[in-house]
Amino acid sequence: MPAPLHEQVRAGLRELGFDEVRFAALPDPEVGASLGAWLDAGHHADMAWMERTREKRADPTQVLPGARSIILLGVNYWMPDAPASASVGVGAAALPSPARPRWARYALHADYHDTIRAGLVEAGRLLERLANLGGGDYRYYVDTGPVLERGWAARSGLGFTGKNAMLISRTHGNWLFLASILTRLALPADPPIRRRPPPANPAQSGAHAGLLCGKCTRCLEACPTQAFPAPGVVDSRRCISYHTIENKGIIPRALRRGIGDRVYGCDTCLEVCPWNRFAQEGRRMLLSVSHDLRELTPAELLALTPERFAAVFRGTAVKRLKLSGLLRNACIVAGNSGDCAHLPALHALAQHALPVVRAHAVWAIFQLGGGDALASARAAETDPLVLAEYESAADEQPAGAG
Ligand code: B12
Repeated sequence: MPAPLHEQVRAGLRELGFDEVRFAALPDPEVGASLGAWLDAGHHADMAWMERTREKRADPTQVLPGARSIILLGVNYWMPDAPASASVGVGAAALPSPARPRWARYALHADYHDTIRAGLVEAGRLLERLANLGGGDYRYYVDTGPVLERGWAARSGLGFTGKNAMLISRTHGNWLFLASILTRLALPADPPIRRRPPPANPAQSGAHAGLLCGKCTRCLEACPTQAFPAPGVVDSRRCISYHTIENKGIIPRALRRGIGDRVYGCDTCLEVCPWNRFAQEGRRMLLSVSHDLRELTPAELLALTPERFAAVFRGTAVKRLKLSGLLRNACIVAGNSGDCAHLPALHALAQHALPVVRAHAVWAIFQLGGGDALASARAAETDPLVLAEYESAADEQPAGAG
């Protein structure tokens, strides 16, 4: 006897490379109940697209009318730490210094929006074949769709929501990409890990966080910029991930030292989570990697040209940040490094065509104690954002001083 349809779907999706495949029933108003409070508190910073899609995000049946199920997919992206090896060859040879900027682990793979999307296209074909669906009977998303991927994944038992707001899996830890398929097919819902009594106020931000965290608060304490106003609640305005990836403008001065050596994204609240002890390298069927960004030195980053940026970051999520964003972040990392060898490169960037790069280069130069040499650049400066950096630099102590 053939397996029931939903088990054929699950097996087919696993064969396509999805490590976790779970189902949840639609609608379920509890999943989106606290989104409004999060948005109303301004925790989405300048991500206006979240505000614009507020109703759809809270209710998937507004995204696909008649949707009866949501399929939650997880892709394990854990990779062991980099071996010490040669430079990736973006110009300069790797410096002997062990100092390398830190990248969010997800960025070390080819852009997951592309690789997982390719798997989702196949997933759609599978649904059409197995369940006789038409193209209008399902919609798939990875990251960019108006779907609360973490809440639905928790609902389906794929994991639980940690105090760090992450969907944490008992078998993969924090290192899972999530994707979803809304469908008009009625699939039997998988049970959540454990149902606890509904929170007293499900509309309160973070109401569902911490199911299997116990008393642990490592993630909340480890955040370098205190971005958690409450367990399970991230205030993007203070989050390094937001500022180094989503914010395309000036990064608030008060947060720059906390950024430390993080050049793209931040995994600190993930890294410290004890559930990661179960993480293992996966099948990597929906992942690929071209070269190891972890070998890039700050000097190599500060010297990136448009051509090298395109060559090194082609196919990675970092390309979305654009060269100017990466140079901005690299200036902060250099400013935090205490290494005056970066001053010549920073002085060159203090003359960059874009004010956002000049502003952060000026900050970094002052951090490294090289501000006196900026007199002529300052005299020629006309942009108010960059001038504000010069003015505030005098009020701030360099990193490590005092
Ligand atoms: C906006 C966004 C951000 C913003 C805001 C982060 C945030 N905490 O919301 C910023 C830029 C800061 C960000 C950072 C990161 N992000 Co992000 N981000 C998103 C995005 C696009 C939307 C998230 C969202 O809706 N936030 C609003 C808050 C309120 O929603 P929420 O936390 O999901 O919780 C809501 C519901 O899900 C529900 N809920 C949550 N848990 C539960 C449990 C139950 C039982 C129930 C009933 C309901 C429920 O309650 C809330 C509202 O009702 C998602 C993709 C997506 N479409 O979902 C990726 C996503 C959450 N990000 C992801 C990643 C990897 C990251 C980073 C690790 C990247 C990095 N290394 O720098 C950091 C982690 C920061 C953190 N600790 O959250 C992954 C997370 C994977 C996972 N295993 O959890 C996602 C799912 C992308 C993906 N497709 O893989 N991100």
